[in-house]
Order: sequence, then C-alpha cells, then structure tokens
Amino acid sequence: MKTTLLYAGIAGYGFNSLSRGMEAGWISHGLASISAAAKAEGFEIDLIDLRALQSWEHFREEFKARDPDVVGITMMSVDYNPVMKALQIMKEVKPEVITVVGGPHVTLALNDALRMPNVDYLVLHEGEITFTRLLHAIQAGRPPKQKVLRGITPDLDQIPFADRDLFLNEWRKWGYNLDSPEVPFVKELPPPFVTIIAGRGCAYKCSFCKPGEDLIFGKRVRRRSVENVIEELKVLREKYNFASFMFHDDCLTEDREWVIEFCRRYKEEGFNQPFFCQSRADIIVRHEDMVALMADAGLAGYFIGFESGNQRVLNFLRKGTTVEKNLQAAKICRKYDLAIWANYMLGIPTETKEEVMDTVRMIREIDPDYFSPSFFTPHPGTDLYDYVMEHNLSLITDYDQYRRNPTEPKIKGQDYEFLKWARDYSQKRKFKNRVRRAFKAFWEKYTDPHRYIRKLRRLLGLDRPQTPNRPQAGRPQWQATG
Ligand code: B12
Ligand code: SF4
Repeated sequence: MKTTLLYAGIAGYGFNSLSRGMEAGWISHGLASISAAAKAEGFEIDLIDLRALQSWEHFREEFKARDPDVVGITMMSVDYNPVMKALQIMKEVKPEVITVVGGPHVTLALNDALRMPNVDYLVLHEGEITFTRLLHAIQAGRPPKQKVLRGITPDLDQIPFADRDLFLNEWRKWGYNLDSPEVPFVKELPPPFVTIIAGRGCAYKCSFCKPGEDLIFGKRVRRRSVENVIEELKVLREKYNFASFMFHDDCLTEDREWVIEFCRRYKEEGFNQPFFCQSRADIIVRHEDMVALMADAGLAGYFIGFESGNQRVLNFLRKGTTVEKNLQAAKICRKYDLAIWANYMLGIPTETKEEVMDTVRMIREIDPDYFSPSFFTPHPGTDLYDYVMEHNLSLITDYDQYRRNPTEPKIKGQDYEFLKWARDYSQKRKFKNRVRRAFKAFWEKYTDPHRYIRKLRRLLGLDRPQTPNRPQAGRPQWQATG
C-alpha cells in the first residue's frame, strides 16, 4: 500500500515558490511527524509539496505518476482553496484513492470541514497514532465506517523525530539546492538551518489565538523531556551538521526550569549553534536570569508578540502584559545582544486611530531588528473570531484572506489606508536609533576577528559562500509568523 502526504501551503506565494522565506522554505512538522510515525510501522510514505510544483496541471501529472492508495493532507484555514482543488483533481484522476485530511482547520472548524467534498476521513487533534492505525485498518481491508476520527494524544517522548527528509528529498527533486534542510530567514541564523518543536500548547489565553490551540493539543502544555530534544539535536548535527535552528514552540520560555536545564545540557553536549525562539515580554522581564542563561547558551534572538502599545487594547486582547513591560523586555534583549523579531497587530476590533498610534510609537521606541506587523485577522477557533462574527465585523470573503499580511482589509470599522500608513511609519527608524545601529554595524564589521578568519577560509577555498533567501534586518517583513 502506498501513501502520499500533501502539503498545499501555496495561498501566500503560489506554485514554484520554494525557498521564498519561511512560508515557502520550512517543513510542516505536522506532516513530518505523522510521516515518521507511519514509516516506523513499515508504511511507504512520500510527499507532494505544491510549493515545489509549477501548476495544477503539473500536480495532476505528478499525482498520476505517484498513484497512491491513500493521501494524507494537512490544512490550516488559509489552505482551504488549494486543498479543495487538490482533492478534486485527485478524485478525478483516481476515484478510489482514500483521502484523509487533518491539521488545525479540521479541528477548529469541523462543520466547515465536513462540508468539503472528496474527503473520506477527517482526523481531529493530533495524528501520529490515529493516522497510523487508520493505515493499518485500510491495509487489512477493514477501513473505519465513521468519517470523523478523533486523534489520540501521543506521549511526545515516545514518537519518532520529525521526518525532515520527507521534505528535503522531495524539494531536491525540484531544484532546491541550498545546503540547508530549511531556509534560514535572518542573518543571525546561518545555514544549514533547521526548525524544531520541543512541545505542544501554550498556557496563556490571548483572545486572538485561544482557545484554538487548546482544542488541537489540549489545555495542558506538554513539553518533551530535555533529553529527548537534545537527542534530536544530536541526530540533526550528525545528519545535517546544522549551524543554527529555531524553536517553533508557541512560548518555549513559559517553563523556566525546562529552559534552564536545556541550556545546561545544550552546552554540556558541545552545542554552540545560535538559535531563535518565541517568548513574551512579561516573561523576559520576570526572568532576566533565564534570558542571560539562554544568551550564554546560544540564543540569538526572540520572536516577541508585542501586539499593541496601548494598555486598553492589550487588556482587550487578554495579552497579560503591559506596555511598560514591552519596552523593558526590548531593553533586556539589547543588554544581552539578542535580536528582536517584533510581532504586532494593527486594526484590532474596537481599536481607535490614537490607539494605533500608541503602537506605532512603541514599536519605533523598541527599534526591533525585524518588523513583523500584521493587520488583525480573525482566525476560526479563537474568541476574537467569535466576537467579530457576533458583531458582524468580518470583511473576509475567501479563505486566502486568513493570511495576516498587512495588505488588505480584514474587518469593518477600520481605515485601512491609515493602517497602511501606520504600518510603514512604524518601520521608520528614529534618528537616534539609526545612528546607534550604524555605529554598531561599523564596530562589528571592523572588530570581529571571525570576519577575517572567514575571509581567509574563503580565499583558501575552505568555505563555499551561500546565498540563502534571507530578509535583511530592518527591511519590512510583512510575513507575520504562525
Ligand atoms: C510553525 C508555524 C508556522 C510556520 C510553518 C508552517 C508550516 N509549514 O507548518 C509559518 C511561519 C510558515 C506559519 C505560517 C502561517 N501560520 Co502558522 N503556525 C505555526 C505553529 C507555531 C507551529 C506549527 C507546528 O508545527 N505545530 C506542531 C505540529 C506537530 O502540529 P500540527 O501541524 O497541528 O500537526 C498535528 C495535527 O494538527 C495533526 N495533523 C496535521 N496535519 C495532518 C494531516 C493528517 C493527514 C492527519 C491525519 C493529521 C494531521 O497531526 C499533527 C501531529 O500531531 C502553529 C501553532 C502550533 N503550535 O501548532 C501555527 C498555526 C498553525 N499557524 C497559523 C496561521 C494562522 C498561520 C498563517 C496563516 C499566519 C500568517 N502569516 O498569515 C500562515 C499561513 C502559511 C501558509 N500556509 O500560507 C494558525 C492556524 C489557525 C487556523 N485556523 O488555521 C496556528 C494554529 C497559530 C495560531 N494559533 O494562530 N506557521
Ligand atoms: S498568542 Fe502566543 S502567548 Fe498568546 S495564547 Fe497564543 S501562543 Fe500563547
């Protein structure tokens, strides 16, 4: 029996977009994880990644050539249109193919998913155990009768490590030639670069995000053991010789004890590769000692959801932090020379222009290394989505608009021309910050001994220069993260 997994994440950049930043250069850990689980039980698994193909015609031909018995598809809300189209083509080409759809949208908007034609099974929650059981049942000729299957929560230390080769081998076939399993995205993280997940869930309650992930992963945060994560890093070092990595965890730093132990073991095992992770301003302020330890272990930067520079709006978002802490957290990052990737939202329901300006002022004060503004977007499965629906505020007419990118209207009651101006103005650095940055860049350029060593190595032909698709610090990053 042959199973093909499908990654349909082309809502942003379309076909033939591989390597275009994080959206088109990172693996899906959901698919990589169910692939690893199914392969561990002997199933033959391959991948079609629409980002690597040229067109729907190309997909039709590729699907014909692969000729799988079962197809497993992952789906965020934003992926709805390409997933629907792919399902239609697959059932046209091979009506008897068994289609299984899982991922956030299925759990968060089940009624919507149930209306999708050409789907045989929907898997809710986590898929490693349930997908593999389903494959066994299909193989044994006893496919389940019910369409909706409830995923069984796995013990995260017991499941196999994500199958990165599923993506890399497929990408290579279509011309991906970076010497890196995934595409690096900031200058602080050199290739070979990988992403990793140490746990599932988040303990906080932000209204634009929750309860969505509680529904997918459960209310209790589950973190892998430090040893299990270190083991995976050892495998990644052995296999890809990674030079940097990024933790995808929603909020890795919420478990201070875990982080402290991780830093200790990371250094003990001889790792020194720089890494990024997501954190929160209040945690950074509360646990500066942890920040110091992380910076010492290799942390090169934080993704921080500053979200707003207005206290009323932060409270409305249930962000659980203050404007003051946002500013303090930025100072702490500077102190430890950590890059700041600033996530913030404009056009939040009830937000006034003056409140938007508070955010603009705060971001210009923070002076982040990377700007990641988004226009507030109501995502199914969140409390603010329900609020937007109850108040009839949504301007979203198509699933493609579930992207948070700050380019198009999302809700009623906001002046999007003003928001576009605010988006651009928030990224104009103050004069004092431009001077500080220019001085720092000059200092680093001419006092960094590694620069001369690297130059010498290149002259001697020991290093091959790489030009990955990385944004430059300070350039607009209209690529809000997940
Ligand atoms: C890393 C990440 C990203 C990365 C990488 C995305 C990728 N390639 O997977 C980047 C930065 C590119 C990204 C982008 C976006 N993201 Co994102 N992202 C995440 C994040 C933080 C981690 C994803 C992850 O790897 N999780 C761990 C894996 C193991 O979980 P999983 O993917 O859900 O898979 C499990 C189950 O869902 C299930 N499953 C999944 N697929 C399948 C398939 C089958 C067949 C089966 C049986 C089961 C199954 O089993 C898996 C294993 O247990 C999540 C939040 C989170 N913690 O999950 C948000 C999240 C998935 N992203 C989200 C959003 C909104 C986006 C964006 C739209 C934001 C934007 N910028 O506009 C874009 C869309 C990109 C696109 N497709 O065009 C939302 C989705 C909400 C929704 N209703 O769909 C989430 C939940 C965050 C949130 N709370 O808002 N994202
Ligand atoms: S926005 Fe971040 S901190 Fe808030 S609930 Fe979501 S993942 Fe947790």
